[in-house]
Amino acid sequence: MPGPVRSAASCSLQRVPAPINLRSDTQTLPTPAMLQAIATADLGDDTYDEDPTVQRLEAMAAARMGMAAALLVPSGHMGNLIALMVHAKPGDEVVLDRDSHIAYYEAGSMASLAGLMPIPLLSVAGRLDPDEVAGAVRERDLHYATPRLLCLENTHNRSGGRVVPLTHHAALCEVARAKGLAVHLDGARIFNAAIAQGCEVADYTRGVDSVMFCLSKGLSCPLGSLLVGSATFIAEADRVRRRLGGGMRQAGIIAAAGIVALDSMVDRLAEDHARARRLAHGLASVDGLAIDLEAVETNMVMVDHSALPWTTHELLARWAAVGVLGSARAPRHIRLVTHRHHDDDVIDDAVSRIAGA
Ligand code: TLP
Repeated sequence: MPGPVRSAASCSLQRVPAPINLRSDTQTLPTPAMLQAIATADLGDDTYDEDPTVQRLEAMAAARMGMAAALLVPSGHMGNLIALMVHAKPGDEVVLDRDSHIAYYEAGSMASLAGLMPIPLLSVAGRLDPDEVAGAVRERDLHYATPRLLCLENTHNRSGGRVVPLTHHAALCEVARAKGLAVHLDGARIFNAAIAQGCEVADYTRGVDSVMFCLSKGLSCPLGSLLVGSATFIAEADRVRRRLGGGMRQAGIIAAAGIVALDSMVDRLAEDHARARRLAHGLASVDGLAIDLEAVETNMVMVDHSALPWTTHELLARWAAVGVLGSARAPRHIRLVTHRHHDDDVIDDAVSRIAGA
């Protein structure tokens, strides 16, 4: 009798070492302390404002950002979308980076759901030029859409986790003020930015009207983001969250992990930054790969593979075959992101696997 059929895929899978997952810090799993906090959290119906754990997290988040109030939302995307919808109304203009997460990755929701007109600008290393921002804002005129909002992003994802320095950030906020625009900061990784700058997150929020930050990235929570701003902004944000179907019930199970994250997971992000530098230095000596070491400021490494004969997706498949997972930034780059599941040995292992791919 023939034995059980084994597919070619399952045979080759057995030869692949356990993958080193460098696709994103969104891949992090909750810590044991988070799971414990989730299991023992005080819960209530947050739609009735009766979840004490959500309220505690929102108060902590507001205090940490130096702002008046905060709102727990399921995702960073929803937090950004709510901010857009509170700051601006359909037909209004939003000045933002063409490569920002809001413009590039949020499935066109700023147009399809918020009804906003993007005024996309190019940034360099994640930095918009304050003069270009000023120039993009037209005077108020009956014939024009109304310019309403400037969106910033820090750290800047598509440039490879680049940090917009505080002085530059402040200059952009000042231009927005002078032009009568509100400022929303997509701070999905704002703690990474503050650590890299050696400042407090509140230094970055001083000039902005709202900030969104994610619990679910390097901070390791399974989900959840916070939208933070003034009390009136957050009251309206609460209504818009509801409009989008984002009202939650016993959301304390999310908030419990978030409290652990804010209490104990922020400072360790510096380790992820050190490992990104270690990874970058290791990969810089691999034939065919080019890395701008100066550009490795936080937990991301952009690997330029243009000297190799493969497309980004072909190269990613070769790396996957030796057990290294990254993200495509086609046509020339692969993005690798470090997080708490990687220690120095894992990073060194990733470098040698890639060198042999
Ligand atoms: N970024 C993800 C992907 O969507 C690209 C990643 O792997 O980096 N703002 C920024 C700056 C982000 O990087 C992300 C997620 C979001 C917003 C959206 O957060 P979620 O995924 O919670 O909706």
